[in-house]
Amino acid sequence: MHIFRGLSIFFCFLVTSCSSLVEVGDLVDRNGPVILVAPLPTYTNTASFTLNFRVTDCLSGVKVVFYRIDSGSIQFFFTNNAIPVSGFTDGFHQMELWAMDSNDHFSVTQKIQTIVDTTPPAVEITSPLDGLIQGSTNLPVSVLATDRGSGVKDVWASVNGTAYVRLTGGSHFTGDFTIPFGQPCDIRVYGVDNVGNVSSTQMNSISCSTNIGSNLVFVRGGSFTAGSDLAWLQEPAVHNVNLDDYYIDKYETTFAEWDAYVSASFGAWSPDDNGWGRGQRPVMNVSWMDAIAYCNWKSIQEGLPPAYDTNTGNLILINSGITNIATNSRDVKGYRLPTEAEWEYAARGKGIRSEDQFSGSDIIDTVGWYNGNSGDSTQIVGQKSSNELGIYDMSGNVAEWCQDWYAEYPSISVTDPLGPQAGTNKVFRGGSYLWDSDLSWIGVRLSIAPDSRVLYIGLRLARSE
Ligand SMILES: [Ca+2]
Ligand SMILES: [Ca+2]
Ligand SMILES: [Ca+2]
Repeated sequence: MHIFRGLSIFFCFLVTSCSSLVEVGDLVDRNGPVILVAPLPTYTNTASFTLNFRVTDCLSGVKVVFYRIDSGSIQFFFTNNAIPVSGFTDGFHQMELWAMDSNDHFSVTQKIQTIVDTTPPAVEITSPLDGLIQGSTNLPVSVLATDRGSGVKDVWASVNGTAYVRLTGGSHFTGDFTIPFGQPCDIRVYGVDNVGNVSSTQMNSISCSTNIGSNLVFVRGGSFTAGSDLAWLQEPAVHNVNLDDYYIDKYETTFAEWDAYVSASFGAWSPDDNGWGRGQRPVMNVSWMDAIAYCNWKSIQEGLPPAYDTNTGNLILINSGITNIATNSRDVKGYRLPTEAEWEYAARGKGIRSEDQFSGSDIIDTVGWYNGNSGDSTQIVGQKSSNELGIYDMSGNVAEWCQDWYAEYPSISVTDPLGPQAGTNKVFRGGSYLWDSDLSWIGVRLSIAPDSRVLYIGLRLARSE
């Protein structure tokens, strides 16, 4: 009697099935054990875990506990409160537990279920793929992530080991990174599912090119109307221009490109960046004479005949030494500044835009940096929309040196013009980050002495075939 009461208290302190005082008093055992199993979470992230349970029998005591996994064979053991289970594969599993008391009464069978998910999400970088990225510092990263178990919770990505950034999306996850030009970029991503499984890191390697040759845009020649009849420009000389094919850089020349020249060339002019940073900002504080020295260096780098006599600024007739001045830009093969006509033809999208529009749009904010959106400093090249030819920043950011001496435009039809043979000032075009947007109108022509180094003029390279 004491023993049974003691056992009853021991087994039944948390359950109510032993409340039948009649049964206790009469020592009649009519009921099987009571078995309670701790529930499992909907998803379980391991293949091994423990079933915790409590089994009690008020009178005769628990004799044996049975369990079965996924309709397999029946296992049994003698009383305990935990069953270690292992070897689970991913997927749905059901466990059944029941018990028998010493009088062979069975308990009700308890069923518990869980979905085992030990597999991390599969992640695949869909963009960018291994290879070469040209001409952008903005890198959209896109990842396809799937998880057949608990589902994808997060996808993280990094470029060149900088801090991982959480991508957003449902199954396609995306995020934007700023990347350096001209360097390899390792893109690494991993995924985490809703039970904490972390995928191994997936990596793609890309290289972001700054190769100027690859940034040249081919411009098919043609005829167009150059000049402006806007009264305030005092430039009534609208005239027809015929141009042969040429190439022009889709970007303004950057500090990174110029600094490569400085570090490779003794005595090269190293312009100040005004504290704004260098890299992919357009170079500025370079004179027209500095610009042609850079052009020659670039030509030599790429095995092309230099275009300029850097003492006089004259274009050199190809393969003639420096004595013969070229009278046609087609006779110059190296890198050079675009002629004013070439600049204007490209800025107009091969002539389709009028003089009071911007290169690529009639809305300046779409295509250009000016004093209304620049914060009064240069901006990294290529961030605004390009124009119809895929060329960036022709309106705004830095103004751009052209080949020509300044004079009023001719009023007659001309072919491949090089501008006046002599002059005081060199032309620069396109307006700048520093000025009102009207000065970025395609038709606006400005000029300054060729030795001027100012913080609003840079350059853009051109070449003939
Ligand atoms: Ca019993
Ligand atoms: Ca999973
Ligand atoms: Ca510009």
